[in-house]
Amino acid sequence: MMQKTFLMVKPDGVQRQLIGEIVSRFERKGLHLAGAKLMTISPELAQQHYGEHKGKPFFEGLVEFITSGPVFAMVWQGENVIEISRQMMGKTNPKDALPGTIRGDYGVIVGKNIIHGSDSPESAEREINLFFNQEELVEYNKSMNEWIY
Ligand code: 3AN
Repeated sequence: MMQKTFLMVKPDGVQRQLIGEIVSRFERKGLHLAGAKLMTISPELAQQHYGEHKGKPFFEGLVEFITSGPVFAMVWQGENVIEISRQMMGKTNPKDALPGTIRGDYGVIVGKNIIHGSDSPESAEREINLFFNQEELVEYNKSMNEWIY
């Protein structure tokens, strides 16, 4: 199933110079970058993005952290990209994330876990629309994928 997902290198990943490493992992997997920008998230956008966590004890800290420095927002396209990218990211808490995953290889604590990725087709659509306009995204057609599929 051809899908798009929203992935984001969080402020800790940007400060640790991991953008290239992370982009490289998804490229080598065979996924396609359909949009990307380095940006700073406003408190309003952060509250919308993390709306489902409102009221949880870590919500304020999460908003503060995600707005604390630049993030690298991306849209990736590919067959089953939502599930595949979640597997490549590893478990939410880096202590449970396996070696070989992004959080397993680079993270230590749950508050600073390097990367965000949509967890369902519904959240992917919501998050892509929250961060990107249609003009900022490209479409890949089948002929551009002949070495992958
Ligand atoms: P994921 O990012 O793996 O989808 P979510 O959506 O459950 O995980 O959580 C969103 C973000 O909230 C996480 N990336 C993490 O930074 C933060 N978070 C989740 N649980 C906790 C927690 N118990 N303490 C602090 N931060 C948390």
